[in-house]
Amino acid sequence: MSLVEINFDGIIGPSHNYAGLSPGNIASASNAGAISQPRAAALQGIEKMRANLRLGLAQGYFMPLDRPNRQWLSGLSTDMTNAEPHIRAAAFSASAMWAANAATVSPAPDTADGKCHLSAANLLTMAHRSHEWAGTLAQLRLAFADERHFAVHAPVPSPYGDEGAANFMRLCPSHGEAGLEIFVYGKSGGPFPARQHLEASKAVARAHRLDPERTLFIQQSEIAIAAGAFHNDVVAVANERILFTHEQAFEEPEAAYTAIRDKMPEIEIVIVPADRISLADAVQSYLFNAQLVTLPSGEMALILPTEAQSNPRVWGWLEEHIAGNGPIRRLIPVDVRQSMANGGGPACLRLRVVADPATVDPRFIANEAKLDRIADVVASHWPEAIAPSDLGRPEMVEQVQAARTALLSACDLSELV
Ligand code: SUG
Repeated sequence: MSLVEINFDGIIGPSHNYAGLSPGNIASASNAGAISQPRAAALQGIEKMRANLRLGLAQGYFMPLDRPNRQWLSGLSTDMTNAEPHIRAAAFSASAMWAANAATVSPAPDTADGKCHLSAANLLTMAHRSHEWAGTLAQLRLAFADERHFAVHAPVPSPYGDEGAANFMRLCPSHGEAGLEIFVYGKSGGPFPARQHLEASKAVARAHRLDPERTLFIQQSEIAIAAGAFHNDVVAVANERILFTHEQAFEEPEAAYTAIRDKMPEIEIVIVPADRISLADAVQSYLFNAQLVTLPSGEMALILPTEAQSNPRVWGWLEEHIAGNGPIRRLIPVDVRQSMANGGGPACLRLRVVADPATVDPRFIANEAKLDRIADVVASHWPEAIAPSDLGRPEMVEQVQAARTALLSACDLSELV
């Protein structure tokens, strides 16, 4: 059995829009009310997947969820016609595209029973995300149905907010070997909410049957959250032996580095100093919301948003890193601007699962032909644009639902309806 890292991208749903639903997420707040382009957005996401396939990486995807979520509206005793605008927008959000928030994943080598464990995230801090978990859980149960290899868990109960892999990092000698799992939690108190609760992280670690000797709980820095790093993956990213982090990502950075090195002495920590790249630049450019991947050659590449390339301080630092023979050997900018305008970079759009691809339901595994088929459905069914006033229009609701139904059918996943 060969364990590899598979990146499952959330296909950007036909209801993608800018409703300013996430306080603390600067891009979402500053683009509130803008006109979105769902078709272009989804095609950008598909191009990112194609580029990753061409790099020789294993790629999967998740379907968009059924939006508007009528069940959730009905639980609130309303519907799309009568709901107040903020509730209507929350029901209509395509936020499940950010698959890094779908679940926390502990690969088989890290768990006591030798299975890969996945826990759907409750995402309860933001109303529009709090109703994602049911659709996500159904999808995880289908994709990872093989109980010899996977254990899929329901979310941690309230009041403990869990944001999934966006607040989680794994360091390991290589993907298929036992690693160190790091849960990064926040403490509320600043101007913006901390979304990941320590109790949720601990509960997930217990459910996944992790070895306490190879598990760490580290506090996210309050100034990073206040600067707009609503998830840890906006200021740090890990892959194999490398931790790439902003100097101000953790509340007590030196203690965090020491704890990590104690447990895995071979780790290399690449720290970006604040006097070279401020938190504001890190948040604006999404430098750290990159996919740090191991290429088939063994080299590490950073798949990062084009916004990082356009920021001279960020790009200058990266070029120095490459010239100085740092562990990141290649920089690969990708255009995911539509998602970025809602605060979702390349890393937000994917969930990493280390597994043997042969044990995953093949309907969720990508290849060029399937991506062609998906792109065709997107090109013919996804709305070209959505303005805030469109959210309540019955024709828009119909188009969005029909678009998803067409995609499910093209991917032979109609049972997810
Ligand atoms: O939860 N944006 C998402 C972005 C998630 C990014 N994910 C990671 N960092 N892993 C969020 O804030 C904006 C939706 C809107 O405003 O319409 C939104 O939900």
